Amino acid sequence: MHLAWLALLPLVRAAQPSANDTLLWGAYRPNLYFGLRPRIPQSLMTGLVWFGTQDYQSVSKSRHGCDQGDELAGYTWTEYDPRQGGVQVINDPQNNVRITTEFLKVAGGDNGGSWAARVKGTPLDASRPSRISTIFYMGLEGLGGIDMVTDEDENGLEGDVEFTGASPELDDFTIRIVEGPDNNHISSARHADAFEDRIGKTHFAGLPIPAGNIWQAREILIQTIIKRANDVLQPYLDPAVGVPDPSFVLHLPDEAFTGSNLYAVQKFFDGPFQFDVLYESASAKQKLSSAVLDQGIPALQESYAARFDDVLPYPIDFPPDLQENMQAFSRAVTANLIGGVGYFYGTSIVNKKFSYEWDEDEDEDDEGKDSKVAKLTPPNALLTATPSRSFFPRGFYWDEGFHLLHISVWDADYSLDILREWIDLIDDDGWVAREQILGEEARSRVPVEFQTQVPSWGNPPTLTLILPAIIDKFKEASASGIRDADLGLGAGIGMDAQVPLGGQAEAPRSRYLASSDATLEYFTSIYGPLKRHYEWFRRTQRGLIKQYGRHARSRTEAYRWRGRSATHVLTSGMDDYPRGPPHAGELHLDLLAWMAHFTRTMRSVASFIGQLDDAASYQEIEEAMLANLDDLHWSEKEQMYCDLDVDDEDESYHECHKGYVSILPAALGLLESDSPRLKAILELVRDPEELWSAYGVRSLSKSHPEYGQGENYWKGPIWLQVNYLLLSSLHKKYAAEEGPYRDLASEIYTQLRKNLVENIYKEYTRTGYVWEQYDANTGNGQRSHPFTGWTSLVALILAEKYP
Ligand code: 6A9
Repeated sequence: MHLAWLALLPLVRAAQPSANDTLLWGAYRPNLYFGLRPRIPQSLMTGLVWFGTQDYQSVSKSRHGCDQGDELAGYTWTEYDPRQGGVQVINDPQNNVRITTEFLKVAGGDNGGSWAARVKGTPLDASRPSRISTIFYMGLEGLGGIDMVTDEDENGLEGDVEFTGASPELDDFTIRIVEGPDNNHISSARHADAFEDRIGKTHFAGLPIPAGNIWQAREILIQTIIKRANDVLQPYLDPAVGVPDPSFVLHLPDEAFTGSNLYAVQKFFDGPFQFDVLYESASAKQKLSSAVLDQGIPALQESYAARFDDVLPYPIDFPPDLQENMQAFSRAVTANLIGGVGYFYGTSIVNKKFSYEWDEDEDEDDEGKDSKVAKLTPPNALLTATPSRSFFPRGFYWDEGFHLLHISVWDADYSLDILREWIDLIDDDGWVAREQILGEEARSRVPVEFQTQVPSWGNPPTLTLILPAIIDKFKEASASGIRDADLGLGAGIGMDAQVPLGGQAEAPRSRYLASSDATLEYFTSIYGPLKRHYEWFRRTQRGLIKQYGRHARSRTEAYRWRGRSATHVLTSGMDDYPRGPPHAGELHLDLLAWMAHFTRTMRSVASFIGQLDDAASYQEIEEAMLANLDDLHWSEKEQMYCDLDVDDEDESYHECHKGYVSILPAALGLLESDSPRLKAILELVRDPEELWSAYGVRSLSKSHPEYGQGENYWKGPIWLQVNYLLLSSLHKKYAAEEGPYRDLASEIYTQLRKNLVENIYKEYTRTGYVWEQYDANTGNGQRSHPFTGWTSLVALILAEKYP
């Protein structure tokens, strides 16, 4: 079969996943409640849809893409390991069902292995009905094909349903959908007689879908159901006759058209249910059955918990009686961050010429002003974590640096693989787009005015945050003499065993940390593009220091965010944080602080790989930046770090706003432990009338006239990632090193950590979610949820891990 594309096989060999590629498959469609796909641009995509059949309306509120409007009472992976699989729990009160999705990877063969998935439902309230219809779909894009093996029946199917397919990268595979042991079906409702031969059946459809449209599977399938239902319902529209139960009517048409590349399998349940999806990669030569899940999932859960306690242990300074619940919380946010990693592929929109008037470069040609044209780029691929599965299910540059810190603690190799994917996006100029909105599906979630990316705009350079810790870990591992042979080398469970086994908790899992060759090769391969990226910042975000840099010791190191509007500096990451009036001569404190930190990291990478000349020059630049931090941005009068702006007399002046921007030099650990400027920052942080709250450090001081004003996004609410940075520098430096402010630093550290962890945990328990930010007056979680991007750093804070 599929001879046509088989002839093309040799051409695509290079794209073949390697034999032990345990990272090929994943829940890489995190925008969906449950969507599996391989890391292949156009290939097999699966998804789960469900709706309640208690009435005729619920079908129009079917669940598929994560959506706050579904009003779910929490959904999270409770365990998720990128090499093994995971378990997710979804609470849907409107339909009175808790859905559990289990995903188990079974390594083997030459095509990225096989997998098994289980979808289970239990009523949330056992005393009320729970009537659910599920649809599991598989859509194939690109070369290859998929066919239904089970004989079609226009009245639906009994028992298991089998499909076979093939594609150049996946080669031959089969998929079976297997009914669970004790499912009930609705059978005694009105007009049941008329539908007798369909009750309890599995329904199906096979549809030919144009290339690039599989992501719209839910809409296509539900429309298909509704269209058919309208015909079926005709005889029952007279109120005297009365409509039959929705579960007899709202189903797929039980036909498969030739040339179908989208197949869907639908089931109806009354009460608890279960079914399995078994994907077998032919080259793995291993037949899967439901037993693989029966045994593999409990083993996975056990090994996940054991490894978790090892990697992110519960601290002795927290109450022992909370251990079980808090570790479950910490596991869940970690699992959801890692289960929130997605694979995205497609075009994006870039406007090379866009600029605000005060942004224009001196050498910009006149034509630039008029040709504000946004263009589609060629497609890119990206594996990336996502800040929020419901609201922002795509890659964000500065969020990712924080995501990688967390991921690196669980699986250092995985974080380095993801980092490499981002580094691959660095263009010839050294630029990476701040928001990665790749392809139609991703774009469908973004209002048009936010879709366009601009090659002169940046975002805080956080991608390299993990590198110093990786270098340290590597040095530790080499010093302790760990050898490649001792390591699991990132192998998924089940690699050698027939049935996945747990219990590999103790095995370190990094080929990089253990082998100097692999590590050096990695760092050397990313160094070139990183340096280009670094130079992009220094070139394109440089400020007009010669005109407005007054007494600065360095005449080059001062910076300005491009891409600001009168009220927002989206590029800084702290959108509506107060700034002065826009002026081409303004100089931004936070960007200089980020650049100093970036330079410091580049220095350690360069010296690690033996680029000693570069390391020396980074050191000079870093010193110049640190000097200018004080020369330009420290206000003696206000006793704080401030932006510089330019007044009507063309004189520069300090533009001071107490909050995250003003404390960043300390949060990034740029100040010496005995600096009196550190003292001023620590006192500002600790003062309840300024930044201190019982729930964390506020983004803007309570004493600021704009505190809590306007859209109040970065004007007071508590964000976890800046709090994390502060805790990290306190823990590693200011509370650790001798110095006059050590006691204050350690008091702040202890109390801040406690405040943050307790409040985020309390809100999780109260609402079922972690949130984008927390109200500084009440501690309430607010805005997007679940937000398991940088808010999940709470797990590192609990365990006091600051890589
Ligand atoms: C809006 C609206 C359905 C804003 O976490 C991602 C970013 C951060 O990088 C940034 O620091 N968030 C913070 O200020 C969310 C940005 C979302 C922008 C797109 C689209 C979608 O409505």
